[in-house]
Amino acid sequence: MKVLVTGGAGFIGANFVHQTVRERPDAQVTVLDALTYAGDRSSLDGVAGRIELVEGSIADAPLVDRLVGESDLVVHFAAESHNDNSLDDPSPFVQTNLVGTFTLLEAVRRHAVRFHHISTDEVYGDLSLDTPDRFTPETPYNPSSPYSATKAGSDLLVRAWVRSFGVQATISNCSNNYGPYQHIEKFIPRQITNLIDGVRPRLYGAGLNVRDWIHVEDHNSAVWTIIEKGQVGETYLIGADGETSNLDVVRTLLEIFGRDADDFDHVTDRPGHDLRYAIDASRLRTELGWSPRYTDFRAGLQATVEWYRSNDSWWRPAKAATEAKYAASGQ
Ligand code: NAD
Ligand code: TDX
Repeated sequence: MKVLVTGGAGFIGANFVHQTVRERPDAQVTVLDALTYAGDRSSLDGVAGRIELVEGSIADAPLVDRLVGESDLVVHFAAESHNDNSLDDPSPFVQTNLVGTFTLLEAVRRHAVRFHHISTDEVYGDLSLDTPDRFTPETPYNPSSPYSATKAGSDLLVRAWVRSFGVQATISNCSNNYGPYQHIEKFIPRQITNLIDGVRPRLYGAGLNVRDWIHVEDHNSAVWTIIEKGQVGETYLIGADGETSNLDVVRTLLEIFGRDADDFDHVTDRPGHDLRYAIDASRLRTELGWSPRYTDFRAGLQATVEWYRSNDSWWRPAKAATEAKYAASGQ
């Protein structure tokens, strides 16, 4: 089977490629990635001889048409993915997340190729802190940031292409991922690499916001489950019951590093900061029989800390510039 993975040099996509090469020797993987600041060729070093990496944009229609035409399956991870960046400059988010997804959809329509679209729980907006409510596939879309609005728009394009043109697509909306190869602009790797450098973690606002953490390997095993067992045209929510406040994440990291529980700083909050995300993944568990393997969040964090400790050369080159950008906005 020929699999085209968009965004395969980014965090989740690279982990997907490693997992696929490891567990599915029959899969022939091609990665299409623009190698933006978030994409790193070296994230694929371990599988370099086993895959093809094409540097290019998902909004490049002739290139996309050729690559899709040579594939049996497209797994679409490529996106501009960071909320804070979307507040500084939304334009690449519109170009990649909307125009790029549209370009892929037109190509899978022409070539009748199976498509899986990777999306986020952020399309549903946020939940209050004091209810047991969780997102379900029926929750109305209500995105808050330019990032989540463009992801919501891309999901709706996929749904329209399924209904209007019979495109064979599935969609998954996953909660916050953590694990190896995550860019250090994101919350967990930013704090881990700060702690490695002896710098205090930075908590936006009071730190009471809640995210529903899932290990990236569990996200990707769920994606394969949906590709193989999911119903075309359907949306599946992916989550592993990992609700944790940002404050508790920072306290756990401080404990892993043997630092004092209050050894962190509160910094300027994110404008429009979503309060809480929580996923009800019962459809994925009961209908498709999926379950997560990383059920101990502290153990998953500890393993992730070890990965960043052992892979200084992977993240170090981006650290100073990433922190300078945060410092400019008081974060
Ligand atoms: P990332 O920012 O680490 O990686 C994105 C990759 O896409 C990079 O390799 C980048 O070079 C590539 N890319 C960007 N623009 C491109 C373009 N125009 N053409 C081709 N490649 C391009 O992102 P991630 O965290 O790995 O997220 C992957 C997907 O998963 C995204 O669609 C995101 O919305 C979704 N998602 C992420 C999370 C999370 O917690 N990180 C949770 C749920 C869903
Ligand atoms: O330094 C920080 N301090 C802090 O308190 C950073 C970078 C973040 N935060 C907070 C903001 C959020 O409440 O931590 C939480 C997580 O922040 P991010 O890592 O930026 O993730 P989030 O905004 O929740 O979005 C992530 O999950 C959903 C991904 O980046 C998205 O791509 C995905 O769709």
